[in-house]
Amino acid sequence: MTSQPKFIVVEGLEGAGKSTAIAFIKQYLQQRGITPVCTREPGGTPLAEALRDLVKQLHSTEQVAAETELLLMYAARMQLLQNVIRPALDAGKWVLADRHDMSSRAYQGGGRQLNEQFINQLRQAVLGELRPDLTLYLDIDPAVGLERARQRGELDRIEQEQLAFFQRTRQKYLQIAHSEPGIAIIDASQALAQVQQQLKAALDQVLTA
Ligand code: Z5A
Repeated sequence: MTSQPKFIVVEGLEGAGKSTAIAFIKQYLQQRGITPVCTREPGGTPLAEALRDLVKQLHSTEQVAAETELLLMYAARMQLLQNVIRPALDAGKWVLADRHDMSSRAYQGGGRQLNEQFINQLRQAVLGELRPDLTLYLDIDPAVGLERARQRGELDRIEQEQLAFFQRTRQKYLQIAHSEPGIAIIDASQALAQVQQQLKAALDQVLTA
């Protein structure tokens, strides 16, 4: 088993099953003697959680510019990186993240159709060379994911977007997942047991790397 700390990210549309997957992965790692530091984005520090509340809030009187939304995501990410993710990795701890940079590229780049160059400049400024060791992308038809999310209760500002927004977001997720290394595509429409089998197979590769 590897002693190098790993940075593992779980990504996907709402209702894809990220929270459920993270609980499973955490337990799977713990059974192997690894207690990961768990994060979520946007959020994970007091300031980043305040930004999360702002970004998810429904604003009835003011339109939120897509660029503002993107900048808030990266402000929260910078705070989390500086205060939690980098210190954990530097201390030899594994990090298990509920969303990270791929979300901004998919939601703001794909969904909101923001300029890719603008996003890449922010990525470079905030992340530098840091990249996850493994990204588990839970792929789901947005109609199915949103229905799962809806059953849980009221939808937030972003969740209330039209289906076309989530379809563009999914397309961007898939485009990135197919073209970059270190990303496992998990079919999240399957029953939980099958999803967990796919997660295990991808995790075993980094555990033995
Ligand atoms: N956002 C962004 O735009 N840009 C960024 O850079 C970042 C984020 C970082 C954060 O929401 C919002 O911010 C998100 C993207 C945006 N907004 N939207 N819209 P979040 O991450 O806090 O919440 P979420 O994405 O909406 O996650 P979620 O709704 O909590 O979904 P989930 O964690 O993926 O799903 P879950 O809670 O594990 O499962 C949902 C339900 O399905 C639950 O009842 C499960 O029991 C059930 N489930 C799970 N797996 C299965 C399977 N396999 N079969 C059947 N049922 C299942």
